[in-house]
Amino acid sequence: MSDSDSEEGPDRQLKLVVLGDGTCGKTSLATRFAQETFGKQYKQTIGLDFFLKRIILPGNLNVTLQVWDVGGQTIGGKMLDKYIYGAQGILLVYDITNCQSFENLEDWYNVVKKVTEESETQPLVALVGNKIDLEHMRTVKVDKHQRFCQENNFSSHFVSAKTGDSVFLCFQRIAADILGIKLNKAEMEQSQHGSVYNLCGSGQENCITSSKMAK
Ligand SMILES: Nc1nc2c(ncn2[C@@H]2O[C@H](COP(=O)(O)OP(=O)(O)O)[C@@H](O)[C@H]2O)c(=O)[nH]1
Ligand SMILES: [Mg+2]
Repeated sequence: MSDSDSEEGPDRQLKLVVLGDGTCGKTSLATRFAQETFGKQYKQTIGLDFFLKRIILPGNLNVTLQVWDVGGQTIGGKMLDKYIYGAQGILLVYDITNCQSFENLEDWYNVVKKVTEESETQPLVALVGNKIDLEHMRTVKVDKHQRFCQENNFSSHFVSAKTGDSVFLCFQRIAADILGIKLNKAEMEQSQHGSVYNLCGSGQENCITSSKMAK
């Protein structure tokens, strides 16, 4: 992977790792963000996919987000440590209609803590409730979500990878938080509907997708 060679100078790169149970929507979320598409059919992720997407934060700051989409089946796998290592941001994703996917985040978070306990800098952890288009089927109360955030100092997000609702905002807020940049209200509102408003323009050049197989 080489850095972007844009006129604005070298980009900051941030590594974000998306964790959570299978079918909570990790791949959909990463794809929605990076490619602005949504695939309805479920395909289990084998190993790891990662996406690169360039965004521009206030102050004309170019940031390339490296989004690592880790297969849900690797929670006990040895590779997981390596995926998490060096991440500046961790997205703990669950499906708001699936209690178990929320409960299991405790285990996912424990893996994160174990990997990062000896690092000097701790990653920012974001709790992401996905599938808010299915609000009528919600089984995980917002209260529970908020409590989990408060107890662990997570940033809090609700999104729909299907409709694109708040997806761009979620990644933008995470990147801004990591870099210590404050977004104002107008900036946040503008990117609430990431699928229609894209700070990067329509450029496919901004998005590189790669796939690797891992055991
Ligand atoms: N209704 C709805 N379905 C979603 C959403 N995100 C993902 N899905 C569906 O949930 C299933 C699992 O999604 P996927 O991204 O493969 O989950 P992963 O195993 O965590 O990577 C697929 O059938 C998706 O179409 C969402 O925001 N809303
Ligand atoms: Mg997947």
